[in-house]
Amino acid sequence: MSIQWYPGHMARARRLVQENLKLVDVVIELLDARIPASSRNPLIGKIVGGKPHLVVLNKEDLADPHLTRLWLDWFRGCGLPALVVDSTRRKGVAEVPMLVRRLVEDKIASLAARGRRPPNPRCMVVGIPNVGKSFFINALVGSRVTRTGNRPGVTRGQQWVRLARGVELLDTPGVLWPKFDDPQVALKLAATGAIKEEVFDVEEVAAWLAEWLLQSFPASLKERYRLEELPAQGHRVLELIGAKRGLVGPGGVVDSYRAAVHLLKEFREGRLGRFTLDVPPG
Ligand SMILES: Nc1nc2c(ncn2[C@@H]2O[C@H](COP(=O)(O)OP(=O)(O)OP(=O)(O)O)[C@@H](O)[C@H]2O)c(=O)[nH]1
Ligand SMILES: [Mg+2]
Repeated sequence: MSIQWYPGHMARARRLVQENLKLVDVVIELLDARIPASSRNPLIGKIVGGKPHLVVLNKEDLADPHLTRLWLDWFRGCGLPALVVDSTRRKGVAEVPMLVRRLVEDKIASLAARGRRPPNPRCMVVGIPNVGKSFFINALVGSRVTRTGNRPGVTRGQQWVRLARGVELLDTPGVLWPKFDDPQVALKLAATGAIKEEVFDVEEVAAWLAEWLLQSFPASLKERYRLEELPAQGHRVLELIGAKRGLVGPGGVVDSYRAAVHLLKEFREGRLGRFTLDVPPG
């Protein structure tokens, strides 16, 4: 599947992330719990350098709970602190300030040992488009409307927000790009809504998703669309969905584009169930 992307735009966004990174002690890497691998920027290690970073799996309400547990274990096994959240319901976010503070404990202790008063730990959120950065930040900030003033060095318009435990958060997240080179990754990003629909073939992505559901969760498809029999191919599933939902054009022919849009929408809303498309390595 080909995706039109904009290298200039991506490079600019990454530069901005790198500038803001200089101002923080901890990076919060926000991933989509449905695609923890595909929603990672493979250069994240290089981008954050030696800085401590925390992995947050967002949209846990849409992901398979069993696989989410395996992913958490996997990240922790890699030495990365990780937690899961549902930013729309503010579930899990209260733990974040404590974890951020824990990540800078050594730095604070060494400053204190030298008789210096440690400054408040500062952090920022980075993640790919549509992963939920704005929702996550809003959930974290909650009713803490007292924003601290602009600090020198921060791009105009950006501010620090004081969270619990004295932790400060840069209110503007850093946008990272995923890696589209692997066609499977591109399909998963498109299916979960990380990529704008103008830049990919909606029918191709929906047919791939239908095929994935056919192989992995045929019962969910049958139940949601009241299908008696399942065909062998993804695009045939789309035709059946279109017919069931009355998405037909002149002459009663199923409008496969509308059927594709419908399936993607229902999948993203979690109406077929909770699914995780990436499996942890090993
Ligand atoms: N179900 C569910 N949806 C979520 C969650 N967090 C965010 N969303 C949805 O994901 C979509 C994108 O959320 P945003 O916070 O705007 O994402 P973003 O990363 O700021 O996106 P950009 O600013 O475009 O890069 C919205 O439609 C949210 O409703 C979550 O935890 N669960
Ligand atoms: Mg946003």
